[in-house]
Amino acid sequence: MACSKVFHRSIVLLRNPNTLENYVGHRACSWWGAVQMGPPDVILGVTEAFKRDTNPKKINLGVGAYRDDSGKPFVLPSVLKAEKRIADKQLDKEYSPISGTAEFCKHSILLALGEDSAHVANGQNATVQGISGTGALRVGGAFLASFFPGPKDIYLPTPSWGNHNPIFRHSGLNVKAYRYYDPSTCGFDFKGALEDLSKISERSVVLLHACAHNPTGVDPRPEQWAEISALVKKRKLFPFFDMAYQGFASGDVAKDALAVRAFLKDGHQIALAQSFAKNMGLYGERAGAFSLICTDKEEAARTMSQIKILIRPMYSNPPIHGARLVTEILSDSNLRQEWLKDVKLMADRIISVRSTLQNNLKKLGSSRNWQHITDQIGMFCFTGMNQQQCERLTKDFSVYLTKDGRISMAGVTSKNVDYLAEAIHAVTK
Ligand code: KET
Repeated sequence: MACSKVFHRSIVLLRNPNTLENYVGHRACSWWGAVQMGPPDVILGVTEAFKRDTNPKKINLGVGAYRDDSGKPFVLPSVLKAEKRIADKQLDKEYSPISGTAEFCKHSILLALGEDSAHVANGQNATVQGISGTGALRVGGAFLASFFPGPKDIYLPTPSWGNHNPIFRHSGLNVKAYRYYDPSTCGFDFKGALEDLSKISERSVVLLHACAHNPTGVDPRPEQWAEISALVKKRKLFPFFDMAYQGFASGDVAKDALAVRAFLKDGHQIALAQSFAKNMGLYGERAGAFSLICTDKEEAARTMSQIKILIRPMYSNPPIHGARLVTEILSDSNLRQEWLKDVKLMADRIISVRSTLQNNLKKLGSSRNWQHITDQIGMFCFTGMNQQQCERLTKDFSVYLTKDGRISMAGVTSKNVDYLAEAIHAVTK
């Protein structure tokens, strides 16, 4: 076979390790013979493993995707209605503008800042559609890497969403950390966070989870946000908010925007990444937004022009369908009300299943303190289980979760909560 000849040649060439040909033909007789197998994604890889499991009792608590009480993916009734209306309009499939449609951008930023936002009324926001929250963060990372006038350092809470670090490294920023979570209390390490933020070199970027912190489910209280805001100002830090769960923390989209709005009131300029994956259940539609809040309209226009220049070679322009759904829902007051009810329904189901899981663990006689299951908010519970316990849950009980002990409460239902409690109790005894 020709391949074996190439292989022999490559063995000869291996003696000269600096040649490109060294890689050609080595191992698989291919250009890519030297490419190593990479690890599965820490979050999305869990779903892949779950799908391979044949145990009928299996539960996927890995990815943060809402399920109804039968464990099925949930398409929001308001989204179904919007979908029908859009289909009836028989719209074209032309390219979107680089920044997404102006209507989508306006409704997105108003949802975050409030309908009465003076910043939006004054045209101070440079808002573009992102490819969901991830894409919005990546565009923000690209903009900061090109234009941020301070050190190109971004500080993430410890722990943070697993994709933050790679997104910002890939953007060309230096990723650093500040304390956030206290494992001894399963709560917010307010003192540690303030101490670390007060030592960060001035003019750095600090990433803040706007609400429903992922993975811990632990948010600062309003008065703690006020102190953080004052410190961020004093230390001349630039706040970049990731708001992937607006509505999921409390069931109320305005309440969940408290931190973002408070920072603006305090006079910060902010960056903001929004996602409609969770609160509209548009996971695969990839609808989100990135905004910079600028000092005036003219500055917003300048920054916007540069954001568009960064987007164009990355993906040219964003997908249209999800953005149309978001626009349809947010622009129609009746449909918007229906959507707000859908959001509350999802948030409430998660809150109720938290109590059930906690009670079940108590009933089973667990000697552990599971108070944090109901104290934590949003989609996740950071259980405090260690890697070994997580691995046992998966191996012995087909309960899939990330190795840091995070469980997506959205995957817990009235049908699987008993089995889940038994499994957790068994591995934490
Ligand atoms: N920010 C945070 C904090 C976040 O948890 C996610 C998704 C995103 C942004 C991005 O979501 P997008 O689908 O791009 O709009 N988190 C869940 C899904 C994932 O990891 O991709 C998760 O943590 O399970």
